[in-house]
Amino acid sequence: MRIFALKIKPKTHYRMAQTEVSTANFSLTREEVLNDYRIACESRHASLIGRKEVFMGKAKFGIFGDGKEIAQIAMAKAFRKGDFRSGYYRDQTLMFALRVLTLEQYFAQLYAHPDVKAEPATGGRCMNGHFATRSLDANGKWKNLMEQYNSSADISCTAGQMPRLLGLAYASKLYRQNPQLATMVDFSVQGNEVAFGTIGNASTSEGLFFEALNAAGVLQVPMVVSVWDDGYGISVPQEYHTTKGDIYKILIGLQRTETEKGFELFQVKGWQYDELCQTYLTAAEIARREHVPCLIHVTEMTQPQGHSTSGSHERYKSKERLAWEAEYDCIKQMGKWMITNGYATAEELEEIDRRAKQRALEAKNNAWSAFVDSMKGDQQEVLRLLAEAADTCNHPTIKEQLLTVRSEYQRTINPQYMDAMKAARHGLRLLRGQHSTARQALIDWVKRAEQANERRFSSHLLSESDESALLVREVKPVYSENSPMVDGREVLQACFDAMLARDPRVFAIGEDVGKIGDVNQAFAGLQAKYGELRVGDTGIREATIIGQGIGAALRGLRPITEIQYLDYLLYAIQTLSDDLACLHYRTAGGQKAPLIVRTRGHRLEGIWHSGSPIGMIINSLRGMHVLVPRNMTQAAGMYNTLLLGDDPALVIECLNGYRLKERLPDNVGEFTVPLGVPEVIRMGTDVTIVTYGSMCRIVMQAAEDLSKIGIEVEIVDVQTLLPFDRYGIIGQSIRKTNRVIFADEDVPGGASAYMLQQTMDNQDIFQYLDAKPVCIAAKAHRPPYGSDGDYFSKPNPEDIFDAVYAMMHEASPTKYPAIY
Ligand SMILES: Cc1ncc(C[n+]2csc(CCOP(=O)(O)OP(=O)(O)O)c2C)c(N)n1
Repeated sequence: MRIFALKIKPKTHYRMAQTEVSTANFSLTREEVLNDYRIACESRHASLIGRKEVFMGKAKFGIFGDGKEIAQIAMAKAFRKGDFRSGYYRDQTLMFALRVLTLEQYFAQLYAHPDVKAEPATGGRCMNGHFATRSLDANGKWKNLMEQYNSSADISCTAGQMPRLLGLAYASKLYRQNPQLATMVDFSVQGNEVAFGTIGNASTSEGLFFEALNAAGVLQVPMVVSVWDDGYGISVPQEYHTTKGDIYKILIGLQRTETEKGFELFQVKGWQYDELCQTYLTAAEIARREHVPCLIHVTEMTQPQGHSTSGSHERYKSKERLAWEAEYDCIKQMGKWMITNGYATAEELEEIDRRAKQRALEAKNNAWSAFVDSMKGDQQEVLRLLAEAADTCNHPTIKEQLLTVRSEYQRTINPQYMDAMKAARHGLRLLRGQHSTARQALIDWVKRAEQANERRFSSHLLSESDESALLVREVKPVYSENSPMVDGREVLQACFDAMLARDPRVFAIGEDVGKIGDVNQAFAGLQAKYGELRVGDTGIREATIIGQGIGAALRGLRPITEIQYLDYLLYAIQTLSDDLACLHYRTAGGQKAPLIVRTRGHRLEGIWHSGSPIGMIINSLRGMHVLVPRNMTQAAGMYNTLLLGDDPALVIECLNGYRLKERLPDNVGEFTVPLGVPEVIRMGTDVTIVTYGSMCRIVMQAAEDLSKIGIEVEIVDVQTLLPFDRYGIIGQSIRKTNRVIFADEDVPGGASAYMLQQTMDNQDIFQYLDAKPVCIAAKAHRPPYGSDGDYFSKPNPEDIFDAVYAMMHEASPTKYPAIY
C-alpha cells in the first residue's frame, strides 16, 4: 500500500480555506490500482471493438469513451450510493467502474437490443453511449435509490444534461434543509448525495452550461461538474469554442472566496491517475459536506478513435497532435505510472490488457448472440408460415412469388423484427382474396407481432403504473350556500395552500413566485406560511427552472415549476421536449419525473404576452399532459389530479382570468378534473364549436349573440389537449349538430388543425357532417399591442358569429340570408 499526500497544485485563485479535507492522505492498494487498470483496458477494448462492429454493419452508429477512461475511474472512487450522474455519451468507463453497466449491456445498446433485460438503460431506444440506471421497478414504482449508484438518462443534445444536473443537486439541498423530508430515506439521507455532471469542452459553449453553473453557485448545491477537455468539438478546435481557449480561465470568477459563496474549481490532467483520484475525492467531499458546487476541468484528454464512427480525425488533427495523443493516452500513462511506482511490471500490464481484450470480445459475442437469438422465434415462425402458405397455394405464380419472398427473407443478413414483419406483410399481399388456413395463420401472426412490436418500440410514453394520472377519478367540486365568490387567483391560492399543507414533497419555484407569490399572486402569502424552500424565487432562467424541477422529480419530490409567461416557454422547450417529455419513453419505463409545469398564456397584450403557440407545444411535448383550463377552478382541479398522478404535465392558465370572479369550492384541495374528458359548457343543436382556454369566453359571447337570432351553438371545452377526448364526447356532439368548428387562437394549422385531425381520425366524424368542418385560428403573425391589435389578429366574437352564420346560411339561405 502506498500513501499519497494531497498534491493538487493550488492555483493562485484556488482556495480551500473553508474546508478541511479528510482525503488529504489517501491510499491506493496494489489490488485496487490493478483493478482500475483492468476496467480501463476493458473499456478501451469495448470502444475499439464497438467501432469495428459498426463498420461491419452490425450497428448503425457508434460513439465511444476512449481517451477519457482514467478520469472516470477516479470519479467512480468518489461516487457513492444514492449519488446521481447527469452526463453524456463519453462516460462508459464510469458506468463500468460503478458496476451499473456490464460489457454485455454495453454491446446490447450498440446493437439496439429492444429488451430491458439485455439493455436496461433504454430498452434499445437510444443509440450507444446513452447511459441510465433504472429508478423504477417493473410496476413503475420507485426503487430504493439509496441502495444504488444512480444515473439519470442521457440525451444526445450537447449540454442538455446541465439543467437536470442542477435539479439533481438541488434535491439534496431540499432533503438536507427541509426536516419534513427526513422520512424519505429511500431517496436521501440528510441531503448527502452529490450530483456528478460531465460535459465535453466544446459543449461548454452552450448557454445551458453557463445558466446551470450560475444557478448552482447561487443555490449552493452539491454538484460536481467535470469538463472532459480533448481540445476539440468534433473537428472544431478549442479556439473557436472558448474565449482564451480555456474554460477554466473564464470560470475563475465563480471561485468562492473567504467572504463570498461560489464554486470550488479544479484543473487536472486527464492522464494523471493519482492526481485525478485525489481531485475527485476532494471535490466530492467538499460538495457533499458543505453543499458547495465544484468544477473539475480535466485537460489533456484524447480521442484515440476520433469523435464517432461518422468520420476520421486524421482529417482535422495535425500529425503532431496525433503523435501527442498517442503518447499521452491516459491508459498508457497510467501504465507508466504503475511501473514507475512499483505497482506492476510491464509484463503484468500486458497480461491485464490481453485478458481485457478477451473479455470484451467475449461480451461482444454474448451480446450479439443474445440479440440475434431474440429474433429467431419470429424468423422461424414466419419462414414456416410462408412455406405453409406456398405449399397450400393452388396458384402457380403466387406460389412462386411466395417462395421468393420467403427465400429473400431467409437470405437477409442479420435479420431484425422488421424483416419478419415485412416478409409476412408481403406474403399477405400475395394471398389477398384467398381463404386458406395458412393465410389466416399468417394474419394471426402479424396481429400478434404488431402487438409485441408496439410494446417493444412504443410503450411507456406515459406512466403505466397504477399512479397514472389517467386513472385518477373525478371528484366534483362541492359548493354550499356559503361558498364565496372570489378572484380566480384566490381559487388557485387555496388549492396550492392545501397541496403544500398535505404533501411535504411539493414545492413551487419560479420567477417572482416566492416573496410576492407570483406575478398574479396565486402563491401570495404561501412563502410566509411554508418557508422559502417550499415556495421560492428563482433567477430569470427558464431552462434551468425546468431542469431544477426535473432533477428534483427524478429524486422523488413533487415540484411545481413556473414559467412566468407562456411566450417564454420557448426558452425551456428544448429541455421540456428533449429531456422531460421523452424521459419515461426513452428509458422504457426505467425513470420518471412527475414535474408539474405551470404557466399562463393566451390572450393579453402584444407580441410577447398573448402568445398561444399550442401547436408547437403539443407537437413537441408528447409524453406530457398538456392542460388548458378555461378558468382557475378547472385549473385547481387539474393540479389536484396531476399531484395524484406520476406523469409530467404542463398547465396553461388563462392570463386574463385571475381577477374574474369564481366560486370557491368547499373541497378546493380535493376535487379533481379527469384528464382527456371535454366538457360541454353550452348545449345547442345547430353547430358544435370545439375550443379551450381563453377562447371559451369568446365563443360563449358569440353563442349568446347567435342565440338571439335563433341559432343554438353547442360549445365543447376540450380542457386537455394531451390527452385528447378519450371518450369521444366531441363526436357525440357532432352526431347531434352535424356541423363543427374548431376554434382557437394559435396560428392557422396549429392546434385547431390538431383538434380536427384527432376527431377525424379517432372519432370518424366525417360520416356525421352535413357541412365542411371549419377551423378558426388567429392570424399567422403575433398580435400587435393594443385592443385593435388583439381584435384584428385573434379570433373575436364577430368572427365566430360569422363563421357559424355562414354554415347556417349554406344550409338554409332563405332562413339565413347573407349578411354581406
Ligand atoms: C445541441 C447539439 N448540437 C450539436 C450536436 C452534434 N454534436 C454531437 S457531439 C458534438 C461535439 C461535442 O464536443 P465536446 O463537447 O467537446 O464533446 P466530445 O465529443 O469531444 O467529448 C456535436 C457538435 C449535438 N449532439 N447537440
